[in-house]
Amino acid sequence: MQLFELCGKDEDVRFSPYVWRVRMSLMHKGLPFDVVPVRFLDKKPLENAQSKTVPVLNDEGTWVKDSFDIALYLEHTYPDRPLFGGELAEGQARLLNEWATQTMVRSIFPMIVADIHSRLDDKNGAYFRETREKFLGCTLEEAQADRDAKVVPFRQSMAPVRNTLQAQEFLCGSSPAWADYCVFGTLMWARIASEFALFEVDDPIMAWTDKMLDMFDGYARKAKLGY
Ligand SMILES: N[C@@H](CCC(=O)N[C@@H](CS)C(=O)NCC(=O)O)C(=O)O
Repeated sequence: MQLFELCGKDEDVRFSPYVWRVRMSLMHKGLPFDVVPVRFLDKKPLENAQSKTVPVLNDEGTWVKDSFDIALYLEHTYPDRPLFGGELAEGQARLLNEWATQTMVRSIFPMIVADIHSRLDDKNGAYFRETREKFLGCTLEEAQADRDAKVVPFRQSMAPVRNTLQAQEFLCGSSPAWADYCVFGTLMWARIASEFALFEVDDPIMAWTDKMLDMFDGYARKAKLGY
């Protein structure tokens, strides 16, 4: 299996939140995979999947795009060690996926966007700046400047995750599965791209993050940081 994923100017710095959701899912399933680094301006390797974004999975000729569709593909093709655990759970997971993408990613993005830019080489950095400044309606630096203020409502918005972790050990219950990888994968993006602390040290989300970092022999903890 090949997993195509985004890298920074340092090829070993891999920070895409969507790829991290899939990486952890592959580890959970115990499926061996190779990672293929791709840069923003080098979309050629993604064409087989008709995709303009990463992640893309190539499972011996079966090409799948979009992190959630990849997770569903893995679940249906390799049913051992479930990521979801049934049709109803898959439906609910789609809701969480949308929340993590529309709410979490969008709130974290302006707080780390200039840091992400500084992980990129000049050419890819220029593409990133142009597309993201159009989206943000301001410069990357302006978006990030008031992050100490932005982080306060962000922390409040994470109450559903925090409260769940106070009631149970993992987002999926007594052991981790896709909901954990979805939220944790999103946080890996910030961890790898930026030194900015999204949570206070005594936040229960930090204790859970620590456990997630330790999974699979510290797989995520070993990931190279971009700073
Ligand atoms: N819905 C997609 C979103 C993937 C996505 O937006 N990936 C970003 C990297 S984090 C990307 O490849 N962007 C390419 C670009 O901006 O040109 C998924 O879940 O896989």
